[in-house]
Amino acid sequence: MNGPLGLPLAASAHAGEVDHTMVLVHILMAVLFVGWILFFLFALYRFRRKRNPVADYKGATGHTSTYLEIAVAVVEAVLLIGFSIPLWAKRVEAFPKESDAVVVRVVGEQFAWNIHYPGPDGKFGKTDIALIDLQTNPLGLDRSDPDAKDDITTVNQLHLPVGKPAIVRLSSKDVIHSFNLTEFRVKQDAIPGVMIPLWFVPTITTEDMRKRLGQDDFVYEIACAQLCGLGHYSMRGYVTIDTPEGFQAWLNEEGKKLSSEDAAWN
Ligand SMILES: [Cu+2]
Repeated sequence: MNGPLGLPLAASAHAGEVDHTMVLVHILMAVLFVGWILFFLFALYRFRRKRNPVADYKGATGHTSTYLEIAVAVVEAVLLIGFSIPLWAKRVEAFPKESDAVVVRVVGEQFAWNIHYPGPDGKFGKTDIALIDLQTNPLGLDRSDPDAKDDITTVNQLHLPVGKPAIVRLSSKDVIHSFNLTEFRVKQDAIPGVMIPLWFVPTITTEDMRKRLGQDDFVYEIACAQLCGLGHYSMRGYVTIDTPEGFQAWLNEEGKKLSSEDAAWN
């Protein structure tokens, strides 16, 4: 936990900006909260029955409340136009080049996260609903497609290298899920029939995070943040942030598994 809001330790490049904006919004809300409570107490006292036995149909005639409302609206506009919109624009418009990033598909289903890497050729293979098999091929990947031969798939295991932009192409097979990575300040709904891209740059490896937190068993989690059915509580994936070498080693290992599986099938 860190910062005034006690958020999980931030582990992505844009997390600081998100946290900063959240702190500002909380300050405004705290001021409004205290202001409203004080006004409530003032109204209770000022308009007590003893002093005002008969209702006054004119009501308040001063302009103080108007000025206060304008001031609150101006502060809200500054928060929205000055902070939130630029921050959001960067998340949805300023995508890094795919050649400079790790591109991965993430497909939510009741109740798991399917992860799909394009493999060494950098091309995602075709997928087909007809090929979906929950046990052996949850993504419906068509291995007869040349682009699909080297594709790597996992369930609930997302690996990414530290310091490199990650582009996630997010979708869902069944209902609306929400892809939530708290430490990376990423949260995006996964919607069936729609591919929504998102991106972030992880800045702390799993190993370093364990040291910082003093927790040897710490893992980054993918939480589903949308109540998506009876097993929603169990819809939890894991993110491992590796060094670039570690990430490559993991990819190689997964690739090897793939070729040994291939050999077993043929
Ligand atoms: Cu879900």
